[in-house]
Amino acid sequence: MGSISVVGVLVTILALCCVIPSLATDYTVGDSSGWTTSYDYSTWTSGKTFAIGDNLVFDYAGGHSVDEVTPSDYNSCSVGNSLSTDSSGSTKITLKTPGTHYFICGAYGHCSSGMKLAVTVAGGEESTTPSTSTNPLITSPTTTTASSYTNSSPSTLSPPIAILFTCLAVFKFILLLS
Ligand code: CU1
Repeated sequence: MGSISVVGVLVTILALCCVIPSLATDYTVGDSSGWTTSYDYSTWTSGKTFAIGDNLVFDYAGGHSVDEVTPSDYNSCSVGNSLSTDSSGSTKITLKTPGTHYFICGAYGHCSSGMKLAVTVAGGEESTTPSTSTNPLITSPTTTTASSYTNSSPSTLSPPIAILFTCLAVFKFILLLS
């Protein structure tokens, strides 16, 4: 009695545990306003958490561009030294590395009119080997400097796996009771 539904719930939770950490989010910069002058992009970024693998989607009319720039060029609104540039009207940028990424419009005067965006990507360690970032499960910081916990087995139990084991323990308990 009820064993099938318990298995069904267990399978559902198993699936959720596997799927949730790998979800990447597409963020439309400026939401319905898009990439334009006279918009406060620092307000837009506040309250948002950006992760490795998320995408920034810039939608804009002609005459604008999306230039990734250095922090100093971002602060001074200097154009012409961009790390990358696109003016297709719809620019999708995948956030591949942790840290802060800086974008401005390359059209003269537009950056100082508000077309500047700084996005900080969480993800902890300043790794120079991006190969580990392909695994969505390895997003929790495991650097010794970031961890002040005195855990006897650090980094062997990722959060999704811990949730999974908790789920299994709970359902074993339920099965014993029924
Ligand atoms: Cu512009």
